Amino acid sequence: MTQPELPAAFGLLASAHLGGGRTPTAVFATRGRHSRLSERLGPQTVDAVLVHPGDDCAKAHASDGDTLVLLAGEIYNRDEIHDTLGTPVDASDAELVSGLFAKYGTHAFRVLNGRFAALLATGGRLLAATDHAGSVPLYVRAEPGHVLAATEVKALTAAGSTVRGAPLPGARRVRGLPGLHQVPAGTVFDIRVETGAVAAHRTWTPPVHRRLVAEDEAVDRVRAALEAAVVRRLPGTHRPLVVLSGGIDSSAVAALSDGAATAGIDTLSMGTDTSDEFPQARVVARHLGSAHREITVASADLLTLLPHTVHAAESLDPEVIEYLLPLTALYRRMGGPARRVLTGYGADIPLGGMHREDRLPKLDTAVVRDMDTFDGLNEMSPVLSAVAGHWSTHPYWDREVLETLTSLEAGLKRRYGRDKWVLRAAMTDLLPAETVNRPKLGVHEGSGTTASFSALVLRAGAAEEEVAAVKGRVVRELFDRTVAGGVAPDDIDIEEVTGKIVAEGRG
Ligand code: IOT
Ligand code: MG
Ligand code: MG
Repeated sequence: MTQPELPAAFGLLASAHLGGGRTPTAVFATRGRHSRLSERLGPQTVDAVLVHPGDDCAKAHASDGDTLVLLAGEIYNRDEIHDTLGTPVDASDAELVSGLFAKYGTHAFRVLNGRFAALLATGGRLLAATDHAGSVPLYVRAEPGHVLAATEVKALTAAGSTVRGAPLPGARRVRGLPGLHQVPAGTVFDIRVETGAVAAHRTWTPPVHRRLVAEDEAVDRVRAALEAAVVRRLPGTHRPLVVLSGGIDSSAVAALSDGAATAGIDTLSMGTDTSDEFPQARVVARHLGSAHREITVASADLLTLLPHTVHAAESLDPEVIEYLLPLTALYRRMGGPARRVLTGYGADIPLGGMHREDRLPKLDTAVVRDMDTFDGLNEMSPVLSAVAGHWSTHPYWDREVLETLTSLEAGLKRRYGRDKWVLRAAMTDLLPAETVNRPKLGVHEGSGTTASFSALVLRAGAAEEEVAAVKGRVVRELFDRTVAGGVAPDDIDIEEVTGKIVAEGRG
């Protein structure tokens, strides 16, 4: 199974109400056309706006009179769903969700492997569902008689609200915006529109068990799972584009894409005037014979995109923002027609790659912690690339790959003095030895982003030991201004914001 070049819709905003509502104003960072639809389902009326890349978004919604499904993103286990439902092969992802709901009810969302946020209205209920990883963020505000849901916080703030939403036990609130909650990863919110009451159902949790598997068996499983995930993400009739650092994670995705795509692949690397991984990426591009391109961003220009990164990711985590800033710059500079982009993002989380830890108990503790804390960071958000019209997808966070990697015992992740050993071993026949053996370098390190952001904070007058805290406050300020406050990121001067934060710390 392959995918179309782009999903039918990238984002959505919907208002479910018992009458007297109107289609809300739609504000997205996601670029695309807006299509409105309105449907009456028993007691409730749903008014929605879909943001989409193509001329129409008919495949992003499905209605059978009793239920309405709205889907932003895409599903990867379509073949298996067709098998169980017997649906026509050209059924849209939204129709598949509708069919699964008719068969399984709320449990439909337990069988999906995808990158999506979905809304399903039926009777007096509105279901708001994330994929297992919450990789397409989804936010709701549930008031009696009026429920708002959207894939971006700023769409909900712009849609307005007069009443404070009811508190939602267990759900993450959004900073500075009372009543607004993020649907957790792998969760369905079952919302009664009349009362605004929410029941949360988990549809996925990270595995906490670990498998003792023979080396060969582990290597084979990782290779097979990753290959299947890459194939499920390839655009059928177009060339795939892989954002390539030349590290093992993205090089593996590039090699497997190249193996499956008949017409070859495009690869793209970014660097800055202070730092890049261009030589390492070139080794892989040459090996695969990909059409390779390099984009160099001036570090000063990179920092001006901090507000844009926070605006797109709607994340409050300064480390995550440092990972996402160089990627934001890359996507914005890509140009050309809208593309499907495969990344190596997320491999380091189940494999413990960020931790440079060789003691197995500590390594597994770090993996458990990272798998317990990713939710809400929005590091996989499609909005990062959708601001420039592109669709990104992350094969390592495919549900089956993620489960396979997470559940391997730590000694397969760290072995023979190597980090991410099992992945490296799974790729030895497809990549040059120097790529397979290359030590991990984070995108924030390879692009000099962490250093540039630190230099900005120091220039603003902070002391060395204040840098991390100031970065956190800068990111919060950017969130308050661009996400909660509605200020356009272009209108924000990052030097001014940093200066203000440092001065406040002094005062
Ligand atoms: P890293 O693993 O270095 O990069 C993530 C992906 O971004 C790469 O696989 C590649 O597809 C793309 N990329 C990186 N550098 C470049 C470049 N120079 N040019 C083009 N594309 C590039 C941080 C990290 O180390 O990134 N991300 C971690 C996880 C963060 C921790 N999160 C958490 N604990 N929740 C990751 O696993 O990707
Ligand atoms: Mg990585
Ligand atoms: Mg890297």
